[in-house]
Amino acid sequence: MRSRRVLHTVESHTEGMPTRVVTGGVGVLPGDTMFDRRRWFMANSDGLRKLLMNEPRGHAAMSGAILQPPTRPDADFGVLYIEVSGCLPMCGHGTIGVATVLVETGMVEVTEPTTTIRLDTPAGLVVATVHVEDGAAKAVTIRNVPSFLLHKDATVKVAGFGEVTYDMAFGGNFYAILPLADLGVPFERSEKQRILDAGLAVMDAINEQNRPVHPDNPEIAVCHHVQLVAPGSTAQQSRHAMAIHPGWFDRSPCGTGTSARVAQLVARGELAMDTDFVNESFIGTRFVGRAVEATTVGGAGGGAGGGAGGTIDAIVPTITGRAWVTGTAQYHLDPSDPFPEGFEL
Ligand code: PYC
Repeated sequence: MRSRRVLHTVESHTEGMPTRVVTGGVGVLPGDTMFDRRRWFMANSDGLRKLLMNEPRGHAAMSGAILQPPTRPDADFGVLYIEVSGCLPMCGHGTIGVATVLVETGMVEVTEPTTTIRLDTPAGLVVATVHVEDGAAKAVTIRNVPSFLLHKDATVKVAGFGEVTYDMAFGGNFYAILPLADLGVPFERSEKQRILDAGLAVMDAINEQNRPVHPDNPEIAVCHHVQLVAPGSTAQQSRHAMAIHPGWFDRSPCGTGTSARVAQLVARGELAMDTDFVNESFIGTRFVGRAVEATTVGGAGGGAGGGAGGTIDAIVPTITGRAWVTGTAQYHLDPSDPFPEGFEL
Protein backbone atom coordinates (compact mmCIF):
# COMPACT_ATOMS: atom_id res chain seq x y z
CA MET A 1 0.00 0.00 0.00
CA ARG A 2 1.41 3.43 -0.96
CA SER A 3 0.30 6.66 0.56
CA ARG A 4 1.36 10.27 0.37
CA ARG A 5 -1.00 11.34 3.15
CA VAL A 6 -2.54 9.60 6.17
CA LEU A 7 -5.38 11.22 8.13
CA HIS A 8 -6.73 9.83 11.38
CA THR A 9 -10.39 10.33 12.17
CA VAL A 10 -13.09 9.42 14.65
CA GLU A 11 -16.45 9.24 12.90
CA SER A 12 -19.67 10.29 14.59
CA HIS A 13 -23.19 11.43 13.89
CA THR A 14 -25.21 14.07 15.70
CA GLU A 15 -28.92 13.36 15.47
CA GLY A 16 -28.32 11.86 12.02
CA MET A 17 -25.73 14.31 10.66
CA PRO A 18 -22.12 13.09 10.29
CA THR A 19 -19.12 14.76 11.90
CA ARG A 20 -15.80 13.31 10.74
CA VAL A 21 -13.49 14.45 13.55
CA VAL A 22 -9.90 14.67 12.26
CA THR A 23 -7.63 13.83 15.19
CA GLY A 24 -4.29 13.48 13.38
CA GLY A 25 -2.40 14.00 10.13
CA VAL A 26 -2.97 17.73 9.60
CA GLY A 27 -0.49 19.50 11.89
CA VAL A 28 -0.90 22.97 13.35
CA LEU A 29 -2.34 25.51 10.89
CA PRO A 30 -0.77 29.00 10.82
CA GLY A 31 -2.77 31.86 12.37
CA ASP A 32 -3.16 33.81 15.62
CA THR A 33 -6.88 33.02 15.92
CA MET A 34 -9.08 30.20 14.64
CA PHE A 35 -10.65 32.73 12.26
CA ASP A 36 -7.14 33.43 10.85
CA ARG A 37 -6.45 29.69 10.61
CA ARG A 38 -9.75 29.19 8.78
CA ARG A 39 -8.80 31.96 6.31
CA TRP A 40 -5.33 30.41 5.80
CA PHE A 41 -6.79 26.91 5.36
CA MET A 42 -9.34 28.08 2.75
CA ALA A 43 -6.59 29.85 0.76
CA ASN A 44 -3.87 27.20 1.05
CA SER A 45 -5.28 23.83 2.03
CA ASP A 46 -8.80 23.58 0.67
CA GLY A 47 -7.80 20.41 -1.23
CA LEU A 48 -7.55 18.64 2.13
CA ARG A 49 -11.16 19.60 2.92
CA LYS A 50 -12.24 18.29 -0.49
CA LEU A 51 -10.26 15.05 -0.04
CA LEU A 52 -12.07 14.35 3.25
CA MET A 53 -15.56 15.63 2.35
CA ASN A 54 -16.07 14.78 -1.33
CA GLU A 55 -16.73 11.39 -2.84
CA PRO A 56 -15.35 8.72 -2.63
CA ARG A 57 -14.29 9.32 1.03
CA GLY A 58 -17.30 11.50 1.79
CA HIS A 59 -20.58 12.31 0.11
CA ALA A 60 -22.76 15.24 -0.95
CA ALA A 61 -23.89 16.00 2.64
CA MET A 62 -20.57 15.30 4.42
CA SER A 63 -19.36 17.36 7.34
CA GLY A 64 -16.36 17.29 9.65
CA ALA A 65 -14.09 19.09 12.09
CA ILE A 66 -10.30 19.31 12.29
CA LEU A 67 -8.94 19.41 15.85
CA GLN A 68 -6.23 21.95 16.56
CA PRO A 69 -4.41 23.27 19.59
CA PRO A 70 -6.33 26.34 20.82
CA THR A 71 -5.19 29.87 19.94
CA ARG A 72 -6.56 31.32 23.19
CA PRO A 73 -5.59 30.48 26.76
CA ASP A 74 -9.16 29.93 27.95
CA ALA A 75 -9.87 27.08 25.47
CA ASP A 76 -9.06 23.35 25.53
CA PHE A 77 -9.11 22.67 21.75
CA GLY A 78 -9.32 24.64 18.54
CA VAL A 79 -11.84 23.46 15.93
CA LEU A 80 -11.93 24.08 12.19
CA TYR A 81 -15.24 23.06 10.61
CA ILE A 82 -15.13 21.49 7.15
CA GLU A 83 -18.04 20.62 4.91
CA VAL A 84 -18.83 19.87 1.28
CA SER A 85 -19.78 23.54 1.02
CA GLY A 86 -16.63 25.05 2.55
CA CYS A 87 -15.48 26.01 6.04
CA LEU A 88 -18.22 27.31 8.33
CA PRO A 89 -17.34 29.83 11.06
CA MET A 90 -19.36 27.68 13.47
CA CYS A 91 -21.26 24.41 13.31
CA GLY A 92 -23.58 23.27 16.10
CA HIS A 93 -24.01 19.61 15.22
CA GLY A 94 -20.25 19.47 14.54
CA THR A 95 -19.49 20.89 18.00
CA ILE A 96 -21.80 18.35 19.66
CA GLY A 97 -20.02 15.64 17.64
CA VAL A 98 -16.56 16.93 18.61
CA ALA A 99 -17.43 17.13 22.33
CA THR A 100 -18.87 13.60 22.26
CA VAL A 101 -15.77 12.24 20.51
CA LEU A 102 -13.44 13.98 22.98
CA VAL A 103 -15.25 12.35 25.92
CA GLU A 104 -15.82 8.92 24.36
CA THR A 105 -12.15 8.58 23.30
CA GLY A 106 -10.77 9.94 26.58
CA MET A 107 -9.03 12.84 24.84
CA VAL A 108 -10.22 15.03 27.73
CA GLU A 109 -10.37 14.28 31.41
CA VAL A 110 -13.90 12.97 31.91
CA THR A 111 -15.87 13.96 34.98
CA GLU A 112 -19.44 13.03 35.93
CA PRO A 113 -22.19 14.10 35.79
CA THR A 114 -20.79 16.79 33.45
CA THR A 115 -17.55 17.40 31.59
CA THR A 116 -16.93 20.95 30.39
CA ILE A 117 -14.92 21.47 27.20
CA ARG A 118 -14.06 24.95 25.97
CA LEU A 119 -13.73 25.14 22.20
CA ASP A 120 -11.93 27.85 20.24
CA THR A 121 -14.00 28.13 17.02
CA PRO A 122 -13.62 30.61 14.13
CA ALA A 123 -16.82 32.33 15.36
CA GLY A 124 -15.60 32.65 18.97
CA LEU A 125 -15.46 30.63 22.20
CA VAL A 126 -18.11 27.90 22.45
CA VAL A 127 -18.47 26.01 25.73
CA ALA A 128 -19.70 22.41 25.56
CA THR A 129 -21.15 20.75 28.64
CA VAL A 130 -21.21 17.01 28.10
CA HIS A 131 -23.71 15.09 30.24
CA VAL A 132 -21.86 11.90 31.19
CA GLU A 133 -23.27 8.71 32.73
CA ASP A 134 -21.11 5.66 33.44
CA GLY A 135 -18.37 7.16 31.25
CA ALA A 136 -20.71 7.60 28.26
CA ALA A 137 -21.59 10.94 26.65
CA LYS A 138 -25.39 11.01 26.82
CA ALA A 139 -26.05 14.55 25.55
CA VAL A 140 -24.19 17.79 24.95
CA THR A 141 -25.28 21.35 25.68
CA ILE A 142 -23.33 24.02 23.81
CA ARG A 143 -23.31 27.67 24.75
CA ASN A 144 -23.12 29.27 21.35
CA VAL A 145 -21.92 32.66 20.09
CA PRO A 146 -24.21 35.74 20.24
CA SER A 147 -27.14 35.21 17.90
CA PHE A 148 -29.46 37.89 16.52
CA LEU A 149 -32.20 38.84 14.09
CA LEU A 150 -30.62 41.00 11.36
CA HIS A 151 -33.58 41.61 9.04
CA LYS A 152 -37.26 41.19 9.95
CA ASP A 153 -39.86 40.74 7.17
CA ALA A 154 -37.32 41.43 4.42
CA THR A 155 -38.45 40.81 0.85
CA VAL A 156 -36.65 39.45 -2.16
CA LYS A 157 -37.67 38.68 -5.74
CA VAL A 158 -37.14 34.98 -6.37
CA ALA A 159 -37.17 33.51 -9.88
CA GLY A 160 -40.24 31.32 -10.25
CA PHE A 161 -41.74 32.38 -6.89
CA GLY A 162 -42.20 36.16 -7.13
CA GLU A 163 -41.75 38.34 -4.05
CA VAL A 164 -40.84 36.27 -0.98
CA THR A 165 -40.80 37.54 2.63
CA TYR A 166 -38.19 36.17 5.07
CA ASP A 167 -36.33 36.92 8.29
CA MET A 168 -32.51 36.89 8.29
CA ALA A 169 -30.99 35.71 11.57
CA PHE A 170 -27.48 34.77 12.69
CA GLY A 171 -26.60 31.85 14.98
CA GLY A 172 -22.96 31.26 13.98
CA ASN A 173 -23.93 31.37 10.27
CA PHE A 174 -26.64 33.39 8.56
CA TYR A 175 -30.08 31.80 8.13
CA ALA A 176 -32.98 32.94 5.99
CA ILE A 177 -36.10 31.77 7.83
CA LEU A 178 -39.52 31.51 6.19
CA PRO A 179 -42.58 29.26 6.09
CA LEU A 180 -42.24 26.54 3.46
CA ALA A 181 -45.95 27.02 2.64
CA ASP A 182 -45.12 30.52 1.30
CA LEU A 183 -43.26 28.75 -1.53
CA GLY A 184 -46.23 26.47 -2.23
CA VAL A 185 -44.37 23.23 -1.53
CA PRO A 186 -45.65 20.53 0.89
CA PHE A 187 -43.43 19.44 3.81
CA GLU A 188 -42.93 15.86 2.66
CA ARG A 189 -39.79 13.85 2.01
CA SER A 190 -41.18 12.77 -1.36
CA GLU A 191 -41.03 16.49 -2.31
CA LYS A 192 -37.39 16.86 -1.22
CA GLN A 193 -36.10 17.98 -4.63
CA ARG A 194 -38.77 20.69 -4.95
CA ILE A 195 -38.07 21.84 -1.37
CA LEU A 196 -34.32 21.96 -2.04
CA ASP A 197 -34.73 23.79 -5.36
CA ALA A 198 -37.03 26.36 -3.73
CA GLY A 199 -34.59 26.91 -0.82
CA LEU A 200 -31.64 27.35 -3.18
CA ALA A 201 -33.61 29.82 -5.33
CA VAL A 202 -34.36 31.92 -2.22
CA MET A 203 -30.68 31.69 -1.18
CA ASP A 204 -29.43 32.86 -4.59
CA ALA A 205 -31.87 35.77 -4.65
CA ILE A 206 -30.88 36.92 -1.14
CA ASN A 207 -27.16 36.76 -1.93
CA GLU A 208 -27.73 38.83 -5.07
CA GLN A 209 -30.22 41.37 -3.68
CA ASN A 210 -29.69 41.65 0.09
CA ARG A 211 -26.55 39.81 1.16
CA PRO A 212 -26.28 39.74 4.97
CA VAL A 213 -23.12 41.06 6.66
CA HIS A 214 -22.15 40.38 10.26
CA PRO A 215 -21.90 43.73 12.08
CA ASP A 216 -18.70 42.72 13.89
CA ASN A 217 -17.02 40.73 11.12
CA PRO A 218 -17.57 41.77 7.48
CA GLU A 219 -15.88 38.54 6.32
CA ILE A 220 -19.02 36.70 7.47
CA ALA A 221 -21.18 37.92 4.61
CA VAL A 222 -23.19 35.22 2.90
CA CYS A 223 -26.41 33.26 3.34
CA HIS A 224 -25.77 29.57 2.66
CA HIS A 225 -28.65 28.21 4.75
CA VAL A 226 -32.40 28.53 4.29
CA GLN A 227 -34.64 27.28 7.11
CA LEU A 228 -37.97 26.30 5.59
CA VAL A 229 -40.42 26.05 8.47
CA ALA A 230 -43.09 23.36 8.30
CA PRO A 231 -46.82 24.06 8.65
CA GLY A 232 -48.06 23.68 12.24
CA SER A 233 -44.79 24.89 13.77
CA THR A 234 -45.01 27.15 16.81
CA ALA A 235 -42.59 29.28 18.82
CA GLN A 236 -42.18 26.35 21.26
CA GLN A 237 -41.94 23.44 18.82
CA SER A 238 -40.97 23.69 15.19
CA ARG A 239 -40.12 21.43 12.27
CA HIS A 240 -38.15 22.45 9.23
CA ALA A 241 -36.16 21.44 6.18
CA MET A 242 -32.75 23.15 6.09
CA ALA A 243 -31.58 23.77 2.51
CA ILE A 244 -27.80 24.29 2.41
CA HIS A 245 -25.44 25.46 -0.34
CA PRO A 246 -24.62 23.97 -2.81
CA GLY A 247 -27.58 21.56 -2.54
CA TRP A 248 -28.18 19.34 0.48
CA PHE A 249 -30.26 19.12 3.65
CA ASP A 250 -28.98 19.12 7.18
CA ARG A 251 -29.89 15.75 8.67
CA SER A 252 -29.63 17.16 12.19
CA PRO A 253 -31.88 19.98 13.45
CA CYS A 254 -28.89 22.30 12.82
CA GLY A 255 -27.28 23.86 15.89
CA THR A 256 -26.47 27.25 14.40
CA GLY A 257 -29.84 27.23 12.61
CA THR A 258 -31.64 26.50 15.89
CA SER A 259 -29.64 29.34 17.51
CA ALA A 260 -30.71 31.69 14.72
CA ARG A 261 -34.33 30.58 15.09
CA VAL A 262 -34.27 31.14 18.87
CA ALA A 263 -32.82 34.64 18.28
CA GLN A 264 -35.54 35.34 15.69
CA LEU A 265 -38.36 34.20 17.98
CA VAL A 266 -37.01 36.14 20.98
CA ALA A 267 -36.58 39.31 18.87
CA ARG A 268 -40.14 38.93 17.60
CA GLY A 269 -41.42 38.60 21.17
CA GLU A 270 -42.71 35.07 20.52
CA LEU A 271 -40.26 33.16 22.77
CA ALA A 272 -39.31 34.19 26.31
CA MET A 273 -35.78 34.03 27.68
CA ASP A 274 -34.87 30.78 29.51
CA THR A 275 -37.64 28.86 27.76
CA ASP A 276 -37.15 25.62 25.84
CA PHE A 277 -37.62 25.66 22.08
CA VAL A 278 -37.70 22.25 20.37
CA ASN A 279 -36.46 22.24 16.78
CA GLU A 280 -37.03 19.15 14.63
CA SER A 281 -35.03 18.21 11.53
CA PHE A 282 -36.32 16.97 8.19
CA ILE A 283 -35.67 13.38 9.40
CA GLY A 284 -37.47 13.97 12.71
CA THR A 285 -34.51 14.34 15.12
CA ARG A 286 -34.51 17.09 17.74
CA PHE A 287 -32.40 19.76 19.40
CA VAL A 288 -33.56 21.88 22.32
CA GLY A 289 -32.61 25.56 22.13
CA ARG A 290 -32.85 28.25 24.80
CA ALA A 291 -31.92 31.94 25.05
CA VAL A 292 -29.94 32.18 28.29
CA GLU A 293 -28.47 35.69 28.20
CA ALA A 294 -29.28 39.02 26.56
CA THR A 295 -26.40 40.85 24.86
CA THR A 296 -25.68 43.06 21.85
CA VAL A 297 -23.53 42.85 18.72
CA GLY A 298 -22.13 45.58 16.50
CA GLY A 299 -21.45 49.19 17.40
CA ALA A 300 -18.11 50.69 18.36
CA GLY A 301 -15.20 48.40 19.08
CA GLY A 302 -16.75 45.41 17.27
CA GLY A 303 -15.12 42.00 17.06
CA ALA A 304 -12.79 40.10 14.74
CA GLY A 305 -13.42 42.03 11.52
CA GLY A 306 -14.12 45.48 12.97
CA GLY A 307 -17.42 46.20 11.15
CA ALA A 308 -19.22 49.55 11.49
CA GLY A 309 -22.82 50.44 12.39
CA GLY A 310 -25.18 50.58 15.41
CA THR A 311 -25.72 47.89 17.99
CA ILE A 312 -28.22 45.07 17.51
CA ASP A 313 -29.94 43.22 20.36
CA ALA A 314 -28.71 39.66 20.55
CA ILE A 315 -29.04 36.60 22.76
CA VAL A 316 -26.63 33.89 23.83
CA PRO A 317 -28.30 30.55 23.07
CA THR A 318 -27.70 27.06 24.38
CA ILE A 319 -28.41 24.05 22.18
CA THR A 320 -28.76 20.51 23.52
CA GLY A 321 -28.47 17.40 21.36
CA ARG A 322 -26.95 13.93 21.21
CA ALA A 323 -24.16 12.34 19.16
CA TRP A 324 -22.78 8.85 18.74
CA VAL A 325 -19.38 7.52 17.68
CA THR A 326 -19.75 5.38 14.54
CA GLY A 327 -16.16 4.34 13.88
CA THR A 328 -12.52 5.21 13.55
CA ALA A 329 -10.63 5.46 10.29
CA GLN A 330 -7.38 6.23 8.57
CA TYR A 331 -7.77 7.85 5.18
CA HIS A 332 -4.95 7.49 2.67
CA LEU A 333 -4.07 9.22 -0.57
CA ASP A 334 -2.33 6.90 -3.02
CA PRO A 335 0.14 8.89 -5.20
CA SER A 336 -1.54 7.49 -8.33
CA ASP A 337 -5.13 8.30 -7.23
CA PRO A 338 -6.66 10.33 -10.11
CA PHE A 339 -8.92 12.18 -7.61
CA PRO A 340 -6.59 13.73 -4.99
CA GLU A 341 -9.40 16.12 -4.03
CA GLY A 342 -12.21 13.61 -4.54
CA PHE A 343 -15.06 14.66 -6.77
CA GLU A 344 -18.63 15.96 -6.69
CA LEU A 345 -21.35 14.49 -8.86
O1 PYC B 1 -25.48 22.21 13.14
O2 PYC B 1 -24.83 24.28 12.89
C1 PYC B 1 -25.09 23.17 12.44
C2 PYC B 1 -24.93 22.91 11.00
C3 PYC B 1 -24.57 23.81 10.04
C4 PYC B 1 -24.57 23.11 8.83
C5 PYC B 1 -24.92 21.82 9.09
N1 PYC B 1 -25.14 21.72 10.43
